Amino acid sequence: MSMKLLLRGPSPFGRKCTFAIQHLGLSDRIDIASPDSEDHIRGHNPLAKVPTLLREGEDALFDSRVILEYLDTLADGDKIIPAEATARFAALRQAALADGILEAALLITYEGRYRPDQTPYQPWLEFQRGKIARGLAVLAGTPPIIEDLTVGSIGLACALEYMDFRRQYDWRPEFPALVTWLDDFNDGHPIFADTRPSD
Ligand SMILES: N[C@@H](CCC(=O)N[C@@H](CS)C(=O)NCC(=O)O)C(=O)O
Repeated sequence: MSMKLLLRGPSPFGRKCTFAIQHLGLSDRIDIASPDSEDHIRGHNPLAKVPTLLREGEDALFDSRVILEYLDTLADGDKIIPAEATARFAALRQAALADGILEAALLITYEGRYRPDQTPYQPWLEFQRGKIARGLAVLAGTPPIIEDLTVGSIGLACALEYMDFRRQYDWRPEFPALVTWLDDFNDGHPIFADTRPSD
C-alpha cells in the first residue's frame, strides 16, 4: 500500500507524524510530499490543514492525532499508543495537553502573520500564553517517560522545539525540568533531530 503524507512548511503537527513514521519503521510505506496547490489539499481535507495522510482507495486521514493512531495500527498497535488502559489514557492526556500548547503557539504566530493591520492584539497573545504556561506546568510536574515513546512524549518534544523555533513563548527559563527532559529525549531518540524544522 502506498501512502502520502501531505505537509507544508515546518508544521509541528506534521513533525509529530514524520518522527513517528521514522520511529515505527514505516518510511518505506509512506512518502512525504507538499500539496500541489490549495485545491489539492482541500480536495482531500475540507479543513485544508496539514498533516493530511492520503491512502490509496481510502479516505484521507486527518488530523495529526488520528494519523498517529493510524500509524500505531500499521505498526501492529501498542507502540506509541499503549494498549493498557491506565498508560493509554495518561499518554492521550499528555498528547492532548501538548496539542493544546501547540495550538496556542500557532495562534500566536498567526496573530502576527495574518492580522491585516499588522498590530498583534496583546490581550489575545497573553490569553494564549496563559494556556501554554499552565499546560507546561502540568507536563513539567509529571513529564512523559522518555524510554517508551508515546504520543505524549512525541507531542511534548515537538511543542517545545516548535517554541524554540518560532519563539512564541520563552519556556526555558521558567521550566528547567523540561529543558533537562528535552535534552534526555534527544539523547534517547537521536532520529528526532532529523525532523527538526528549518526555514
Ligand atoms: N489539529 C490539527 C492542527 C493542524 C494545523 O493547524 N496545521 C497547520 C500547520 S502547522 C495548518 O495547516 N494551518 C493552515 C490553516 O489553518 O489553514 C492537527 O493536529 O493536525
